[in-house]
Amino acid sequence: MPLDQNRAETQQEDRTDVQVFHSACPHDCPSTCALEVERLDPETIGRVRGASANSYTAGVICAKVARYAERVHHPDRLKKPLRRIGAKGEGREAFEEISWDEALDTVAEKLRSAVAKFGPETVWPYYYAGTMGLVQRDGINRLRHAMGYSRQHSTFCSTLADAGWLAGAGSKKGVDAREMAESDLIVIWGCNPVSTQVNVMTHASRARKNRGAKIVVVDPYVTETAKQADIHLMPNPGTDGALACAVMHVLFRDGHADRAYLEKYTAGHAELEVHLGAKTPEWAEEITGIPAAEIEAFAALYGQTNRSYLRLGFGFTRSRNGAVQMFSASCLPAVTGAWQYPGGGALYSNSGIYGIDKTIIEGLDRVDQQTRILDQSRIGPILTGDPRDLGDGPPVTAMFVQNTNPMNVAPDLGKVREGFSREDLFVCVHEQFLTETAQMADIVLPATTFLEHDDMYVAGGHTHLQVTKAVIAPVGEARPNHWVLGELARRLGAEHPGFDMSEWELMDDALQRSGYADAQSVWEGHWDDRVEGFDDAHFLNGFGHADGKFHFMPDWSKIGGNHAGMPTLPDHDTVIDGRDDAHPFRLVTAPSRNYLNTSFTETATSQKREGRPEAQIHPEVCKEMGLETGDQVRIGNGQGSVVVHVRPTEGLRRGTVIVESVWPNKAFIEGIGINLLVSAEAGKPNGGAVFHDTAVWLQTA
Ligand SMILES: Nc1nc2c(c(=O)[nH]1)N[C@H]1C(S)=C(S)[C@@H](COP(=O)(O)OP(=O)(O)OC[C@H]3O[C@@H](n4cnc5c(=O)[nH]c(N)nc54)[C@H](O)[C@@H]3O)O[C@H]1N2
Ligand SMILES: Nc1nc2c(c(=O)[nH]1)N[C@H]1C(S)=C(S)[C@@H](COP(=O)(O)OP(=O)(O)OC[C@H]3O[C@@H](n4cnc5c(=O)[nH]c(N)nc54)[C@H](O)[C@@H]3O)O[C@H]1N2
Ligand code: SF4
Ligand SMILES: [Mo]
Repeated sequence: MPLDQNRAETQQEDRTDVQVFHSACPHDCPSTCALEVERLDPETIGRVRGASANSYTAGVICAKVARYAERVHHPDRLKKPLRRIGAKGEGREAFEEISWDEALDTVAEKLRSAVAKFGPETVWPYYYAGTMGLVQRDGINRLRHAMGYSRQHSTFCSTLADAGWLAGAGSKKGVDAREMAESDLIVIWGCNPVSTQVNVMTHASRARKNRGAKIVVVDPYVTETAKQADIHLMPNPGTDGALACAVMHVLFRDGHADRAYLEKYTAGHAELEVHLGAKTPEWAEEITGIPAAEIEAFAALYGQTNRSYLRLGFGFTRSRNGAVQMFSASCLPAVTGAWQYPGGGALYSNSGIYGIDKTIIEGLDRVDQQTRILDQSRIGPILTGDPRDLGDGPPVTAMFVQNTNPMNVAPDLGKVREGFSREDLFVCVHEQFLTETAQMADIVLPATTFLEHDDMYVAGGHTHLQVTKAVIAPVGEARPNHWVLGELARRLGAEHPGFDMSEWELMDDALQRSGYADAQSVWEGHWDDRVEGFDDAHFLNGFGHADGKFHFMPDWSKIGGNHAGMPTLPDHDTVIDGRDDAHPFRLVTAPSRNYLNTSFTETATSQKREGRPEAQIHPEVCKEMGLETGDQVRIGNGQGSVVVHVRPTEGLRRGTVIVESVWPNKAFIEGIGINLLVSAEAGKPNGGAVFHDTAVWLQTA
């Protein structure tokens, strides 16, 4: 069992000569695990375990972080600043080592000269969540705002999911994940927690063990999570809106709608009931591919179970209709009134409960609303000069990148590569490893890991705030993001009090503004659990909208400008990249278990466990195409084509193809990765990358 494997890897016989330090996992994962880190000496860590005293982590972490020593002490860690002397993208040989002063002076001088030519908006400080620490991740915005550089709409991950959840519920919170232990039915919808947030399985397993709870998984393929489910519903990608509507049709039809709850807590339920009249399981079968009888059976189970818990993930929102998909699924507990019961309701994310004031961390007091905003996911079109993004503003001619690897993870990878190859583009990348993005840089700066700097963390999957201190000395000459930003600010003349504060002072400031204890107190207690009381977490004191109701008829215009044509009620929104004769398959690029985005693609154990990029294809399709295990297949669409090895698998529908991600480009047979095929089109209504929404053709390669 996967869980046992994880548990085994986090247990080791006690050693008496090592010290154990509290920490928190900084990676971009909803679990934000509380950690215990062995320190063998002031420069070396040993094993990493999940904190058993933390009631969410409960002693369980994923295998890749349990062996974090392999990543921190990896021989390929960047230890010195580098200057490129060879061609872009040519690897380590194309760089020479330089001093920090020389590197920082060069970056400052390049940014200044770009601004002199094109104005401050020509500089794009580009970042994402390689670390989730509030100081080290978000501090880059202080430099941005102080200098008037281009702003960023960060859309890789949660924009579509947020839009869909907020449409109905109105605030980004839900029922505590630990309450799953009190549920009788847990629906894991559009997420794959065995791979992507292992602790969900800890709490779901408790419910199964203690109460005989049923676990349902909704996913287009048989994931490791689906293998553990009692029921697996397997929709065509991008069709969950239809599934949700058909389930609600049955709930109303068979008397499982809680009329008193609907009246008291929801708006638009009369319109909803009329609207659902035609949304039968047979209608949904046509769209989702799930047999109507399976939809009926699931709806009956859901309708008859008060303590039903929806764990809604990101996966099913990475689609042009992703917000509508999330919104439609989130309507279910508002129809049955499951929110009223212990272990009942839903959770997408609890990150909205913390309310941490990041004014100084991010320099929010210096935001100029006139400064343009660039969409992170449209980096390809932007760097290749798309007028839809640049308007009459300047081209991007200088970038400073922290905590992200867009040369692998961003959509429309062909354009990303073309953009980074521009000779007139200056790029500085601050990284732990010489990623494929760093290889396109002119200056590369070595970054510390979370074990080498101080920071604080909130979570989406749980409700603890955690404060951490460096456990070991920086590896080589690696420096924290905060230090680098301060050095650049000094050289650029950026003025803001935040640059003169330490990480610790920034944390104290933010915590004090937000009504928390000081950083030292939180650190001493390891975490501060901000869990809300039952009535608040279950929205029994009202949902997040001004009228306190759950909205079945959302006002999409309040969430984003690109709302024209969005359905007014939960529905199947057909804006997806649908199949046609030329593109008969739908591609899903779900995350792989031993990588975390592209982090850990550098560690030997993860590489060994993952093997190589593979296309999971239905055996009948393989047979028709004459493809066998290990053959090569070309997958393509209008943006290009990618060649990978084939893995025939029963665990998906004929029309679905899965390529787990995110691999470096060099792992693919022709040297370009799967995101070549993913569109940079922004999801509705507020943007968001559409990683799992791609119609493709297959050819024998
Ligand atoms: N095909 C496909 N593509 C996807 C996805 C998918 O499912 N399929 N998922 C998408 C999603 S959800 C996301 S969030 C993105 C994420 O994509 P990325 O943002 O690229 O993800 P990470 O691998 O988490 O982190 C990037 C880098 O941050 C660096 N880093 C970590 N900590 C620090 C630090 O303290 N300082 C500095 N300077 N660097 C640091 C790491 O070394 C790592 O190389 O990928 C997206 N791309
Ligand atoms: N091991 C590992 N853990 C990770 C990551 C990783 O790369 N590897 N990435 C981290 C990050 S940045 C994030 S945001 C989270 C994301 O974690 P999740 O919330 O789990 O989201 P995804 O991993 O994008 O997708 C989860 C599942 O959604 C399914 N899916 C795709 N399209 C649809 C659809 O239309 N309908 C339905 N019902 N399901 C669909 C996919 O097949 C996949 O199994 O995980 C984090 N944890
Ligand atoms: S990657 Fe996720 S599951 Fe693994 S230790 Fe970090 S927070 Fe926990
Ligand atoms: Mo993400």
